Amino acid sequence: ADREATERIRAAKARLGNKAVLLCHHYQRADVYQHADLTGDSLKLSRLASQSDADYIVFCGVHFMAEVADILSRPEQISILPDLAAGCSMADMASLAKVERAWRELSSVMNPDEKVTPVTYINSAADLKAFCGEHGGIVCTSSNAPKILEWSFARREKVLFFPDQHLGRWSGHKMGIPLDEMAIWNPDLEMGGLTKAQIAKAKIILWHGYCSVHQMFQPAHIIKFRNQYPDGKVISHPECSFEVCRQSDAIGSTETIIRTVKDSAPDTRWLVGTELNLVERLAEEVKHEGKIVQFMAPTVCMCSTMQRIDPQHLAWTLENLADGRVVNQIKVPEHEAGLAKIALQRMLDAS
Ligand code: CIZ
Ligand code: SF4
Repeated sequence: ADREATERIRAAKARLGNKAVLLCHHYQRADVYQHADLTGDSLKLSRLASQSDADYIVFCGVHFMAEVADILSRPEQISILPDLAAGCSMADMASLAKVERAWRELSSVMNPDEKVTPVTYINSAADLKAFCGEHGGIVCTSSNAPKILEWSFARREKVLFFPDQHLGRWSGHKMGIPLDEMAIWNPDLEMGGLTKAQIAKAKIILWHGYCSVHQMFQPAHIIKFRNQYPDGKVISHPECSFEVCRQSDAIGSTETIIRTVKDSAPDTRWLVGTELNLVERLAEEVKHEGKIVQFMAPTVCMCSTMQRIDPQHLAWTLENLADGRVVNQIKVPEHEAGLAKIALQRMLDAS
């Protein structure tokens, strides 16, 4: 059945020619990734797609990525997600209603539009990016988060960072902000579960969100690796917990992890704390240099939502497009897209 889907994908791609560009995120499964025209992180892919002549941008990633592609692409380009159920559990941890409630509650102790910059990780729904666009805020990615925090603190004294607490905490730490000047906002509690004094003290208010994949990595995995391989190196994604980040030799986005391992000395042994598909692919790519790349957790952990984009869904999507039927289009409403683009553009200008 897999071979059949592979053939169907090849045939449909051939019929589409340059009309479609197929984007694959680094976390995408191998049987889909092999068909990619372009690979990368979410922002790089969206920018490359918008520069292409393709009518259809087929994003093998998750929902927020296809939204960013729609926002940054030209109006006539159509962004497509091969399975509409491919979401991001972290992005789902912050909703517009809950962020608006936080903003309202903060306004009972201060004027947030003067004092607080809302910063959203790119792993968030388009309406939250629009919220940031409207309230003087900005988007960040895992590669530019500290720089974006600097941009924010140059304007207002506090940051409300959502949805990923770990990226926010690590980036604040890199900027020299003490941990006790960061507070966790629990969106299910009144006033985030914080007292007025805690809010007054906090420079960064961290939304209580996390990635279910990256939270699997534990400091114990690093300790065991270092005991076994004292010369080995550890690199982790900033969505990992603070302790995992602190005990790693390097921290970086998917693009940075790949580049760092590829640029390292021959025969280096690496322990990598990010999604399994990326790690297995990277291990294959560098093994001829004598490098050994190990996955951080003893169990299999993949981005299960991204795995939903399988060869069958991709074949179905491409065949429909080749027949002139647009399926699974991701279209951000115009007003929302305009505001979200402001927040994305602030990020592109600042980094
Ligand atoms: O923005 C991306 O592609 C994600 C989700 C992670 C990264 O580090 O590239
Ligand atoms: Fe979202 Fe985690 Fe999957 Fe990244 S790995 S897309 S943060 S669920």
